[in-house]
Amino acid sequence: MATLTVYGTPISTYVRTVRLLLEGAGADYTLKNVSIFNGESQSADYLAKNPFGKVPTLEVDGTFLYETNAIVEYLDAVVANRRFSPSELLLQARMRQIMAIIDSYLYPLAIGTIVIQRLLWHCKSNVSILRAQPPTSQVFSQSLC
Ligand SMILES: N[C@@H](CCC(=O)N[C@@H](CS)C(=O)NCC(=O)O)C(=O)O
Repeated sequence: MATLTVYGTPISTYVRTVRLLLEGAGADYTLKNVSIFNGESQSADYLAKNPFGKVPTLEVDGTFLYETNAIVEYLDAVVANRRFSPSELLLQARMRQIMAIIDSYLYPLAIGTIVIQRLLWHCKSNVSILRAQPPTSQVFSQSLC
């Protein structure tokens, strides 16, 4: 079995997606914390693993794989014997359709609007976290200051 390392911030929904699959499959893996709140995910070291500077990234025996949906599809095959995907082709397509909808339309609204504006912003102790975030979040926080 390959050696698996997940790089990312534990609170990230995308990092949790990958870890949920690994935990559900009972797979051995290491989590290496790469913070999206202090610039670490934009460091040269991390950009060498994932040029988009997003978390998560999965390291498989020295090869770096990024984009959550690609990672979970790979992991489902290698550590879970595809038990998290339907075997019927049309149902597989429907699964990917739902994943793409969440990624393209739900996530930006849910995280950018609800979580960042209404949850983090209203929790005063997290204002410094907001200011340390990349451009999209800064637009939200500046417009609310
Ligand atoms: N398309 C990427 C998106 C991952 C993503 O947006 N991760 C967020 C954390 S939930 C992140 O890295 N944010 C930091 C940033 O945008 O600089 C994937 O599917 O893995």
